[in-house]
Order: sequence, then C-alpha cells, then structure tokens
Amino acid sequence: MGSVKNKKNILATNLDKISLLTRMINRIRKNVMSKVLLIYPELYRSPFVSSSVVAVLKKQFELFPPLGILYIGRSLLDAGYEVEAIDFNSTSYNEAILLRLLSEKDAVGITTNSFNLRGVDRLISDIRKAKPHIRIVIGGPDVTLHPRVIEGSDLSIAGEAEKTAPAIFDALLNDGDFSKLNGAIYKMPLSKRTVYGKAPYIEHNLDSIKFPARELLTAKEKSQGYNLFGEKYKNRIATMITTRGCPFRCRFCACNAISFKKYRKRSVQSCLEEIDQIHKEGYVILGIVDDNFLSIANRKLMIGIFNGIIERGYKFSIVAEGRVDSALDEQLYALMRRAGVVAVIYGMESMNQDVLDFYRKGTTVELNRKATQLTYKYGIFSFAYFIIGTPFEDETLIKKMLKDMYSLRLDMVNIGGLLYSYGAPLWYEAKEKGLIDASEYAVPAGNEYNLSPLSSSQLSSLSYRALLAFYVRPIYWIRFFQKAMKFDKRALYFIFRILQKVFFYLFQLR
Ligand code: B12
Ligand code: SF4
Repeated sequence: MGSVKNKKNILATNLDKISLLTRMINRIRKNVMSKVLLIYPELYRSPFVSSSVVAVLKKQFELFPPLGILYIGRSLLDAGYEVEAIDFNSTSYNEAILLRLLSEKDAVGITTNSFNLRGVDRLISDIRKAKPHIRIVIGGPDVTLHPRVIEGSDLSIAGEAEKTAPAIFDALLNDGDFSKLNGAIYKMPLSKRTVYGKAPYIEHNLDSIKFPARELLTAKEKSQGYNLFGEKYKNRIATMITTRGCPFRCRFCACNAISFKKYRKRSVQSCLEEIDQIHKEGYVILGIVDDNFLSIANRKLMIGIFNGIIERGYKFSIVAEGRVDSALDEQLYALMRRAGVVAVIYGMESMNQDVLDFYRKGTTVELNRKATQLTYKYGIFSFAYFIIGTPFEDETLIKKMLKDMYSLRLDMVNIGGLLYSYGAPLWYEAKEKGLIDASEYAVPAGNEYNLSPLSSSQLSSLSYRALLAFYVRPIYWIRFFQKAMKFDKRALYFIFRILQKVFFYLFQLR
C-alpha cells in the first residue's frame, strides 16, 4: 500500500514539475513572440519653464540618451521580449516613423515627466489611431510624483521598474492581475473606478540592477543619435547613473519625492564594471546623470570612480552634475581633470545668501565662488543653474544678485524663475498656506499667486534678459579665451559646439 502511495506522490510531484515546466516554456515562447516598443517622448513647450530654455532644449539639446527606457529594455530583453526603443528628442517626431515602429508590436511603454505631458497625450492619441488595441503602459517621474492613470493608457506605473518590468508586460499582454503589480494604477473596465496595486517598487541594492541596454538607442542603423557634439560623436554618447535620490533636502526640488527619500549608492566596483562595458562598446562621451554626483557627500564614490578611470587609461570626455560643496576639497578637481571631466553642471541657485538659506540649499555664496575658481583653475567647463523669484526677491535684489553672478568666471548659465513643482517642499508649503490649489502641479512664482512681488512674466523676462546679457559682456569673452588655453583639445571642440548652438538659438529667439 505504502509503495503505491509513494509512487502516486512521485507521479504527482513529477506532473507538477512537468506542468510548471510547460507553463515556463509557454511563457518563454509567448515572450519571445511579444514585441515591445519603448518611447521617450518629445519635450514640449511648457507654460511654466522659460519658453526660450525649453525651445533651446527641444531643438538642440538632444544631449543624452534617456536611461529609464534602456534599463527597462535590458530587463525585458533578458526576459525574452523583442524590444525596440526610440527617443523622440533625437529622432524628430513624425507619424510615419511611429507607424513603422508600431508595426507588429504588442505593447508600448512610455516615460513621462511633468514637462512632456503634451507630447505624451499626442503620442497616445496617434498610437490609438494606428493601433486601437495595442497595450500601453506609462511610467516615469510624473507618474511617481502624481500617481494616476494617464488618459488613453491601459496602465500607469509609479516608482522604479527595471526589476518589475517583465511582470508588468506579462500582466499587460496576458490579461494578468494588475492589483499584484508594484506601483500599478489602472481603471476597472466597467465601473472606471481607479484602482491602485501594490506599493511602488524602489530598488535598495542598486548593484543588483543589470546595466542598461544602450544599444537600443545608439545602434547606428536604428538611431539618429545625439547631434550636440557633431556627426562624429552622434552615437558615441553614453550616460550612467551611480546614485539615486539625494541626501539633501532643497525646498524647491522634487528629487526626494521621486526617490521616496531613499538615497542609494552603487559600489565603486559596479560603476567601474559598467564603465568598462561602456568603453568596450566604443563610447567617447560619458554623462554622469545622478541628481547629485559631485558633492562632498559623495567623495568616496567619486574618488573610486575617477581613480579607476585613470588607472585603466580610458580617454572619456566626462560631464557630471553636482553641488558646489565639492569645492571643499581641491584634490577632487585635480582628480576630475585627470580622469577626463570636461564639464561640470552646478546647481548654484543664487548669489544671495538669504535666498540660499530660504531654499535650505546648505551651501554658501563663498562656495559658489570657490567652486567657480577651482573649475576655472583646472580648465573644466562650468555651467551653473540660477533661480530667481523667492517671496522676498524684488527687482533690486534680483539685479544685485545677477551682478554678483556676472562677477563669477562661469562659462555658461541658465537662469530660471522659481517653480513650485509638485513633490517639492515649497509646493506643499504654498498649498498649506492656501496660495496654490492641490490640482496645480507646477506653479511659476509670481504675484498672480502671491508668491513673489513680481509677476511670473516679469521674472521670465528678467531671466531671459539676464541670460542674453551674460554672454554679450566683453569680459566674458576675455575670460573665456583665457580659460580656453587650459581646455584639452577635444573638450575645446565640444565646448565650442555647445556654445555655438546656444547662441544661435538664443539670438534667434530674441
Ligand atoms: C539626465 C537628466 C536630464 C538630461 C537628459 C534627459 C534624458 N534624455 O534622459 C537633460 C539635461 C537633457 C534633462 C533635461 C530636462 N530635465 Co531632466 N533629469 C535628468 C536626471 C538627472 C536623470 C534621468 C535618469 O536617467 N534617471 C535614471 C533613470 C533610471 O530613472 P528614470 O528615468 O526615472 O526611470 C525609472 C522610472 O522612472 C521608471 N520608468 C521610466 N520610464 C518608464 C516607462 C515605463 C513603461 C515604466 C513601466 C517605468 C518607467 O523606471 C525607470 C527605471 O527604474 C533626472 C533626475 C533623476 N535622478 O532621475 C532629471 C529629471 C528627469 N529632469 C527633470 C527636468 C525638470 C528636466 C527639464 C524640464 C529641465 C528644464 N528645466 O529644462 C528638462 C526636460 C527634458 C525632457 N526631454 O523632458 C525632472 C523631472 C521632474 C518632473 N516633475 O517630471 C527630473 C526628475 C529632475 C528633478 N529632480 O526634478 N534632464
Ligand atoms: S537641488 Fe540638488 S542637492 Fe538639492 S535636493 Fe535636489 S538634487 Fe539634492
């Protein structure tokens, strides 16, 4: 009797195994057949960012390939999907291209941020016209900040998604249960009631994420590339990210809401392995696109990465973003130069200490000066962001601040009006004071909302005029040519290309 029972048990276990195997094979076969298109939509003119800046960005700043869809692409490729990707900032949007890409696709994944929503709307409507029943899923910073179903899509996903992407597309394509998906937001088919799935996913161990599938956007035969640095370098620009989130809490910045206040770092070893791969794949320009890479808070990782690049003898031209507190350690600048950093982008925000304190920036006007001096000394191109429009900044204070800004030896600046954007501490404060409504996701500072003594259009025109004035100063050019001697040859070429494009568009828009 016992042995019959045993045999039955063994048979049952084997049948279980066979059925699991069959399900796995079916799933793999299904996935092999499933074809996914990932899209980074076109940036649209926005009512709240200076239109000149948006236009310059839109027309000429196909700076870097977007990483989000490349990470998701890698994870889908590994799961057996066929994947194509397109960035409609590097390849101009047109319906014919979209139609070609959509043919034979089963699903589309789109990244949205708060600045490309109009592009996303048009995209979804064009996709639906061409393929009414194709499955569409939307993710990205705007959904994370403001979890909702994006009109016309089947599913929206808040949070990070490289680990969950196969499950998301599996559910999407096989009528799976969305409620089990992390960060899912969708509507019930009949009642149209909005339903939220499990909590958004956030990866705690960044080293466990596979490297992005860069080939999806830079393969010559498929992509128009990123033309900012010229034809020769079009497909030789790579980006990477070494940390997610930020340890600081500036009041105007939504970064901590997007990363759920979780600051995470990769190990030096993982970053260098990715850099080895990027080098092997022939990329020449490397953008390190962390929210905050250059910072004294990130000193160990910076030193490890830059030393690794120097030891390997790689000759990248590197661009990185960060804080001026990096100026507390001059050695970092010497190291950056040796590792091939050609340009740094600082969030300086203001040359008025009260303004910096209002933003809880945690930096000083003196550090702004020091960082500019060190960037100058080591022959690195400096680009800094400034913001005007705190509640106490009148025209006199702003003009004084701009004068102080002009005294810095910066190579390029961007001056924008303060934006109360959803997710940033200032947005919540203004909402609590009843100055803005919960439904207003990006409000430009201005007296229309009692947020500034000046109107938003005054702030916008002040910033645009200041931007132009910055470049027409003779002293700017004298300093620039003095510094140009310090740039290495390739950096100089890139820098001239950037400036040439900026001027062309700034003056064209005048
Ligand atoms: C590099 C960068 C740029 C570069 C390059 C852009 C590019 N091609 O990627 C440049 C300088 C051009 C740029 C420009 C701008 N940027 Co920018 N940028 C970044 C930055 C620093 C890194 C982006 C990145 O690669 N992240 C890493 C990847 C892995 O994350 P991710 O893209 O969010 O993708 C993950 C999830 O969102 C999700 N996901 C993404 N897409 C999808 C799709 C699907 C289907 C699913 C399921 C999931 C999913 O899964 C991904 C993997 O986990 C981010 C900040 C940040 N840390 O993300 C800001 C950020 C995206 N930018 C921002 C802004 C405001 C801008 C500008 C408007 C700036 C300006 N004032 O002009 C412009 C607009 C550009 C545009 N085309 O829309 C904001 C957007 C905020 C918002 N409310 O939406 C961010 C979040 C910065 C911030 N803290 O506020 N930017
Ligand atoms: S502005 Fe920069 S330093 Fe401040 S919180 Fe945002 S990313 Fe961090």
